[in-house]
Amino acid sequence: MKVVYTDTHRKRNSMTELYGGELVRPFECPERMAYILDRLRETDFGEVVAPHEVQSRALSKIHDEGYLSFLKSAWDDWKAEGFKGEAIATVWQSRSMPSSRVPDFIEGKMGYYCLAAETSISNGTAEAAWASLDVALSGTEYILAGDRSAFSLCRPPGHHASHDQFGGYCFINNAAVAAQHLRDSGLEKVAVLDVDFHHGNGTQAIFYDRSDVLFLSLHGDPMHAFPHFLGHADEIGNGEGAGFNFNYSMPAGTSFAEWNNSLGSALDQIEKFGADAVIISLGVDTFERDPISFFKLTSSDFIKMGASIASLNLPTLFVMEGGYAVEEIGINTVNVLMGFKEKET
Ligand code: 7XA
Ligand code: ZN
Repeated sequence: MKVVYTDTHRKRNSMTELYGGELVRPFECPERMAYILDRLRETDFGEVVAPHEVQSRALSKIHDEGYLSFLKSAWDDWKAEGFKGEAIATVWQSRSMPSSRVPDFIEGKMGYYCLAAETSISNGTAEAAWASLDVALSGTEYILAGDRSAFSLCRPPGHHASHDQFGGYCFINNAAVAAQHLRDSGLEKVAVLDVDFHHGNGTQAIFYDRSDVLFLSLHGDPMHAFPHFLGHADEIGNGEGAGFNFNYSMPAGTSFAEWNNSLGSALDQIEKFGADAVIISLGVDTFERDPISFFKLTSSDFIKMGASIASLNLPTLFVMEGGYAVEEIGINTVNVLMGFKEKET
């Protein structure tokens, strides 16, 4: 299995996350990648390759044009106003003031294009987000060229980013663009299975009306976990997409045995759907010692997770999402890949 990676993610090195009423150094930090790379080397996992340029129209199908240009200029526009800190949204169109107007002023734009305040925009954020997309698309190309699996070691992550909003540390929805690229390249049916602790609200919203991309997410109950406003079992898809969205939300303290039951159901749905390929939104924040999550998976459980995913026997693209127990993120991530590889046919 090829691993696609670039150091360009380091350009995303924000200093501030709004957490518990304080500005703290973000949990989603560059060192996460170093730990994963170290573990890949220690285990002699396989080739790590740089992303290459991929011709694709998928990005513009998944994300709004105005949103993409906002992302590119947000940091410069913020600085031009003389603001001293990193760009953080403070005001939203909301239940009591719904609006579809995009404000002219950067503070208003931040609110329009943002879904949660923890994620700041800082120098280099856009470059890193586009490099992360290149990593995802390059992995996708290996699948299209006939590789049975690939790992796109993306950073920043993507699954919370919707058609026109960033948040939850995500800017471009790498897994969604990868799925669209697979569809545009001739695959009829693509499944996106999100095993990150947090519900993949962005991916769900993007494909909610579609029957060609099946979305399934296993996550912490949104009544208690981010992103709070999406991820319930009764969200089944809409219109043509009805029946093509599955949410498995689970309570605090969920162990692997319980989590694995949900995985089994999700895998059954993917088989029933008849997917031509599967994209795994791979977060390892389901780990028992993750600082911002509440499941109880152990490091060895991640090996079993990988093996179960391999039982689908489908072309599989792993796309990195979350995981914040930084010193253990390498072991946990590579355990999924090794469990998969051992069972891969
Ligand atoms: O998968 N998504 C994440 O790992 C990021 C979740 C952001 C949580 C912020 C809660 N204060
Ligand atoms: Zn997460």
